[in-house]
Amino acid sequence: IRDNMQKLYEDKFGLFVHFGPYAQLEGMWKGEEITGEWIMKRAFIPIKEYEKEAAAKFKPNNFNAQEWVSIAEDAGMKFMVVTAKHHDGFAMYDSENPYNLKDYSGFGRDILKELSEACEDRDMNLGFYYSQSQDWHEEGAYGNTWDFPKDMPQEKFDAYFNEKAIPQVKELTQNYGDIFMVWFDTPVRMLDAQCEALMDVIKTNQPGALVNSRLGNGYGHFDVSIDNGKTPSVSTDSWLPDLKIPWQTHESVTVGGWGYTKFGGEHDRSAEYTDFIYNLCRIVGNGGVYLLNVGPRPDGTIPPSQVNSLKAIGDWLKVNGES
Ligand code: FUL
Repeated sequence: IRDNMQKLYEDKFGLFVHFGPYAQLEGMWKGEEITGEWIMKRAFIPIKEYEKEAAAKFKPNNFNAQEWVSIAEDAGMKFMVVTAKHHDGFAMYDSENPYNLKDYSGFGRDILKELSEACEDRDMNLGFYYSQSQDWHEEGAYGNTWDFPKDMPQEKFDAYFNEKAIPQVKELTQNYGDIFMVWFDTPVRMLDAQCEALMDVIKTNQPGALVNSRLGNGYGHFDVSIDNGKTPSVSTDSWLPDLKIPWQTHESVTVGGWGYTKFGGEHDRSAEYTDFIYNLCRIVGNGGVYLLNVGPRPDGTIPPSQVNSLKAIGDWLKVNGES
């Protein structure tokens, strides 16, 4: 773990990818523009409809793992963190839980497996984002108040946590080679014992993997500030007190959310790449790590405008990165 912490500290700059069935909706629901990966919650889409209109149609046939790795490399990034399950509850890999990308639409491929192999070949470190608490597909998990009653007892949350979150984090840490990082998010309802249980799974299966502080309750190895933060937020006590621990923050080249939208998707913030360079300098200058996000299209490709933003940063880094 110390090696990876050192690596994170040296690498400083990684690719974040928000990819899931929300991309299939392209930011549109019933003729209205509703941005990003929160579309299910923002439009209160019932589970059955989301399953039918988003998940069951989702077949990213043009996904190419080598291409994603090249895009990160060309931007000067040494690691990437990809959504393995976001708040919509859909697993983006071959999970025992049937609500997953390989099985649910009949797509038949495990894109995280393909990505893990490509990353291994190319010396790119791979991390997984996993929404451990918020899961709008499951009764008992936090977040879906339109299909389920608002006040769910803790036992229901515990059941979801034990039956879905723990087994899925086990799968992700057992079946995909070396994992650099596990990036948790929105830790509402998490008990200390549950944070501890996830830490134990990771420690057992991936002793080198770094865990972010959004696991909850002060757990994790490094501090993740607010979305789009520019300087450190309140620092958590370090689990590795003898090491200098970086903080990390993240923003997106997409507009209005982290996932793909039709209306933002082709334009994004490509003209603003100088902002990203500026943020990169400011964050790294403050001892931070910068994760910059892309939102691939439903076919699995990253839109050229997003790629161009990243490429511009990579070109700038080639000239100025070492100085
Ligand atoms: C947030 C999430 O709710 C967003 O959807 C996104 O994943 C961002 C990076 O973290 O808190």
